[in-house]
Amino acid sequence: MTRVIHTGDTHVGYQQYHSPVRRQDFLDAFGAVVDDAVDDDVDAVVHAGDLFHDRRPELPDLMGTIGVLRRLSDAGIPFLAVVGNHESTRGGQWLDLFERLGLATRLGDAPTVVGDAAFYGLDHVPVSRRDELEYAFEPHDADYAALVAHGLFEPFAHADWDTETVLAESDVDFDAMLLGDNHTPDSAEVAGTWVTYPGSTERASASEREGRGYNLVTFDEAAVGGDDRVEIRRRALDTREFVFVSVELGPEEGETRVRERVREHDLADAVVLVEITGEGEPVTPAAIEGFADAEGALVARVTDRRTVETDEEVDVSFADPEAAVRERIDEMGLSPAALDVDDAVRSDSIADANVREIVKNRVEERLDDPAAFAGADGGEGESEADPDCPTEAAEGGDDADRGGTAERDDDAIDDGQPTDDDRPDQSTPADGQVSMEDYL
Ligand SMILES: [Mn+2]
Repeated sequence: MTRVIHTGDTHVGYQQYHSPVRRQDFLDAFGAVVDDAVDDDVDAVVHAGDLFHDRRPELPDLMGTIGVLRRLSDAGIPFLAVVGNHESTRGGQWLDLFERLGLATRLGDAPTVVGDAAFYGLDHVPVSRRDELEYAFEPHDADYAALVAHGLFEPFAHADWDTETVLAESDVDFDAMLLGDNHTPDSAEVAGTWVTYPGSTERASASEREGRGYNLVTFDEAAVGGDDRVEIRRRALDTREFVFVSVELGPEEGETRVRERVREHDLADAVVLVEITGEGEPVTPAAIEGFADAEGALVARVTDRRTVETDEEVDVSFADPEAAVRERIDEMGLSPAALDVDDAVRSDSIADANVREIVKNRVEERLDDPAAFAGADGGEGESEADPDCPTEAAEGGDDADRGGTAERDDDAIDDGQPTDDDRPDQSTPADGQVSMEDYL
């Protein structure tokens, strides 16, 4: 029997809502998963990508992550991982650094055997390059096999990667596909193989309403549930409180009514997201946000859908105009080099005095790569042209999410935080793209 924790979409370094506290929350969630792994003495922690929110995590993010990985390593528990779209870089992966430090194993075409199970990895690959994939995995002699991959696989929301094809073309028969990218937890059986997403470990977008957690996966002949070979159990994580307040205003109602509704909740230290629909008087989002702040909220954001309904083209959350800028940039189909420049110019973490030098360096780094200067066609996205660009955007959640479906990595959005966001990777709706909800 082999028992592992399956997690992913940790998004360390995501300063959601521009809040340093939220940034710490993402790291803390990773720490909580690892603490559980140590307490339970599982055989391994399997991470399905997007450990980092951005391909350029900052030093505190790296140091914090190394600290967490060291706790795992000290307990003798291996950390097996693949690279997600948010964190992928052209010049080697952060995961390779952790492997060099002895803190992680980067999964690939050759089996990494832990107990009775062989683990393989498939990093995120842009849609444009999937046809070239051969799914050629080396053989193993373990009792079970699992493929750890990052992408939007069938049969879940926003899928653009055909799971049956992957299974049919793979040289290895997998008992399970342990996935990352879709932030909505779910499991299904496809052609006799269990396919599962553990979901993100902190809400990376307003669309991620349900509780966060991770999977405990057991490979065992006597496994209960599942197919007597694989058992997938979901465990909850205690994460930052999010308070969702939806207010539908009547003809005569306005700010007073919104405040009443907000006051019904315990806002202490919570992320408070207020959505206003219906009719009524104009409401100043900043006034409501200030009220929630005074009530102890960590962050408050108000989205007045009434404005949006009158003009589909202007879905701007006044709470975060930066998010609107990012969305527009996503639509522009900029080249990877142009995105690098944009990132440097608009980054909160680069002092104005250093922008010129950093832009120069980033462009120089790209000079040997003409593709980096080609825009994504039509803005379509995926920067397919460049793996470097995390497709973050792609992830978006989508409105649908509100229905409970889609959460992809959305990260990006939400708060404007872009994350790496912004990369055009996928701008198509099918990719789970960016939507209003994200701006909540
Ligand atoms: Mn993600």
